[in-house]
Amino acid sequence: MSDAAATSPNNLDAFWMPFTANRQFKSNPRMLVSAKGMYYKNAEGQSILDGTSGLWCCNAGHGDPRIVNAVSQQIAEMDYAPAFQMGHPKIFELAARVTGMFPSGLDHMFFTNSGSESVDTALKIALAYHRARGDGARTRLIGRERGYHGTGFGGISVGGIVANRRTFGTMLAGVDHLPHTHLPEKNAFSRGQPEHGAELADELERLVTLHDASTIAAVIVEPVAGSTGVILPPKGYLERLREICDKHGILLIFDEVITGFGRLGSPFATEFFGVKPDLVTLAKGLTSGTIPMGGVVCSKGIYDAFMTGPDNMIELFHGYTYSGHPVAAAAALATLDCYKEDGLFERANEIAPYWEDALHSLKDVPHVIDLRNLGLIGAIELEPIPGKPTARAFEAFLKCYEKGLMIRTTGDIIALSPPLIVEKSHIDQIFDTLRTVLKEVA
Ligand code: PXG
Repeated sequence: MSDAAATSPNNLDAFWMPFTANRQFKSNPRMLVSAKGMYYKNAEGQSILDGTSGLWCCNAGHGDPRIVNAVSQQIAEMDYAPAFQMGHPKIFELAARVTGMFPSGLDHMFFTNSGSESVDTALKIALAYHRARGDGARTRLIGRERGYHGTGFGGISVGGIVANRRTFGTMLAGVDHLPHTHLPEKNAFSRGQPEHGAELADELERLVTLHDASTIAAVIVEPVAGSTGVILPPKGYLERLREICDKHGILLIFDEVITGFGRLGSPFATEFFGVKPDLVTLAKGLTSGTIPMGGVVCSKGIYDAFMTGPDNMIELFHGYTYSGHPVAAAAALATLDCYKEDGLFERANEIAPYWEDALHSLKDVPHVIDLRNLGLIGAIELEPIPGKPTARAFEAFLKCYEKGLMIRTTGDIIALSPPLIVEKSHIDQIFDTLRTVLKEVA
């Protein structure tokens, strides 16, 4: 039996794949069977360079023995511990370690199992916080066009993706949206943060005038929007949002599911942009994608507002069976060790200029209409084939895979986010492959 036959399932039918064109995939599957460092291996034995950290999550690269050992030891020592009214040491240690990576004042952490749960948790904390302070009329949530905040009803309500809004009904009531900040006519081919568009934050003032601040609980934004095609915050934009929120007593939530854990070359976008939100949602890089885990970091002021009333009362009526799972906690602690011991955030920061130059070297390739980058994120926006949106980028995705490179596409935008262990030689391989492929798909 060939290796490929030994590792191929004989029934692809039963599994309903997420966010996937099931029939297309099943007619020509791309099956990954192992991973180490910067590379996957597929069922045919071909090495596939990981240009996307899995789905923006494997920031420490694949198969680090420190994480593998921590997980195996933990599952043998204690596989599970109840999360309600009981505790285990590692999760307290993890909360202290993660909050210790934030500026002081962001001191508490709630645990979830995914980015979607983190978003719903943060929105619920925001609502419950205002209520706990006797300001319960603040129930309105503000998101942003082209925002992605996962797939829960809260997340799709504050998110700004038309396919969700078309498909899944009326969603949460009392939600409004800021405009997105993608201004290609002014900012195309910017290196790093774009110059134009800070004034788009003033739209929050317009929403305050429309709804009145006393009805608004929170604003949620991704500091850098990832999923909808890498949309960067114009210079001064996040600072302005913070100012307007402060002025009106509105909480600011940063969804750092993608930007957290070194993606921008600093621990979090919070530090990178020097803007301090009230709540931060996390997932993905928390465990380098190894075991599902997410979390919400919140300010001391928010936590303290709940710690009133009789001390036998549950302060926040929320949680999951797997909030703070011991195996995930062990994975996260070992992941933080990898980041620290190997200086991976600093590394990402050091290699980011090389990344930026390599990305922008594609400027003259046919059909490239924009290139955007920040930290170890890159986006290549392609001109859609007339009448066939998404087709050009998807063909590029298939051709890259054939040539041993994994990229992500959304619409006609290619998004790149390699593990933070990426070397210059990998960056060369990524952009050499893309240059060849983009000429072929032209
Ligand atoms: N918030 C943000 C900002 C995200 O990017 C979520 C929440 C939801 O996380 P979970 O763990 O529930 O999936 C995300 C997820 C892509 C891609 O290719 C992005 C995500 C997930 C899968 C693919 O852009 N982001």
